[in-house]
Amino acid sequence: MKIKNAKVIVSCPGRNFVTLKIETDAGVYGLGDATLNGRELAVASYLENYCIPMLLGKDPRNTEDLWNYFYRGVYWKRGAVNMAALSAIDLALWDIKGKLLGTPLYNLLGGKSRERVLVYAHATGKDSAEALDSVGKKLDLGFSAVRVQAGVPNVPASYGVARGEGPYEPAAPGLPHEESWDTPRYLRFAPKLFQNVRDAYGDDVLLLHDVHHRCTPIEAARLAKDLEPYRLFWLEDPVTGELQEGLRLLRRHSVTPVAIGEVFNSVYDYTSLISEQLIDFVRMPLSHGGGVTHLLKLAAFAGIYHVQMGFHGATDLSPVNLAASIHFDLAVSNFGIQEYMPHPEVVNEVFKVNYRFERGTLSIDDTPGIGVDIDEEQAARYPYQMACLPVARKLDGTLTYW
Ligand code: KDG
Ligand code: MG
Repeated sequence: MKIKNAKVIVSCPGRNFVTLKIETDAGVYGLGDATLNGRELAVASYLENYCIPMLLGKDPRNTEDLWNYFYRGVYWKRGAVNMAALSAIDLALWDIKGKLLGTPLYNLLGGKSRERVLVYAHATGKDSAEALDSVGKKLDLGFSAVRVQAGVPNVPASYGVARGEGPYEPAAPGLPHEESWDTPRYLRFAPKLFQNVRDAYGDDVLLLHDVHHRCTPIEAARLAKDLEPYRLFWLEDPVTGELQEGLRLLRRHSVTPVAIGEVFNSVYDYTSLISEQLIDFVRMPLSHGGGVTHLLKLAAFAGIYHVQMGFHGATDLSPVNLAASIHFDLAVSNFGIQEYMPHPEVVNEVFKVNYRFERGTLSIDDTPGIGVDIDEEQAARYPYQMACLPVARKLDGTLTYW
């Protein structure tokens, strides 16, 4: 059996998605998500100019060998663009494998460890009162786990706060816009926000919060310690991902659980963090971290240290990635939680999905492979539109982490 064709489909139903479609001479094709928010065309070009010519003629069933071909075989390994492309290839090949064997992906990963996948929603508000209101709405929808983000008083743009009525979407058309940020005000505000949420909704709701890389190690330690009374399910990206040593300082001061890695792209980003017990949850998604082949190894390694999986699931990851994540979450024993930001309705014109939200959980049907399809005619109706994530400056103008 051979790969006879592969193509990259870039489409913008409300936001840009990059989808890799690999076709075989057995009449079966597979889909992979190659979306890298704000850098979509870099991945598309790498796939089209380098990876696809190398894939043609190869046996699609050899997922392990092909994974190594595009990882070990690439001298300039790792990096977000390279790994997004490899992830898409790997997901498409596992999709093909499932279709060839006539079984859903989760069966190839060990079968079901659970019937449904616990997910968390995003609550957002321009101030504490609005955020509280938003938490209540998510609970009414059936969620039992909620990430809470709110505008910080006297800070012009806080992470995770929706600009208008809809859900939070940081990417905006054109070149990056600039936001201003102030960590000291945030550090004073965040514990009060969570005190209010616990007072209003009690102890049972699972609460999460995303710092989005904005604290120094000592600030992160202070925040994690101050949030301890509110028993967060996790505190996400308290320090910027590349400063892994920073988490040692946080660990010395707090038992607030830590999740990290939505910007990581390799098992090697995690080996010290996991073996030194500096984190509690893995965030690296299938579509950026090397696909099923790489993440299965990472999940097994994490499980030995009682570290759980908590995949990134923002709307800038396509339905192909979300469906693959659900299969993975159903199967691995050390699953923790899945982020779930529903895609806007227009996305469903392009992607035909096979998962369903119910009572704070997601489930998936038994369609062989990943089970998501793409309507290429619909995709063509939504051409690529340049959009970028913001950059952030401190109030004095210094560029900082967004
Ligand atoms: O593209 C960037 C988003 O995916 C990111 O800002 C979302 O941090 C995020 C999250 O936890 O969902
Ligand atoms: Mg995040």
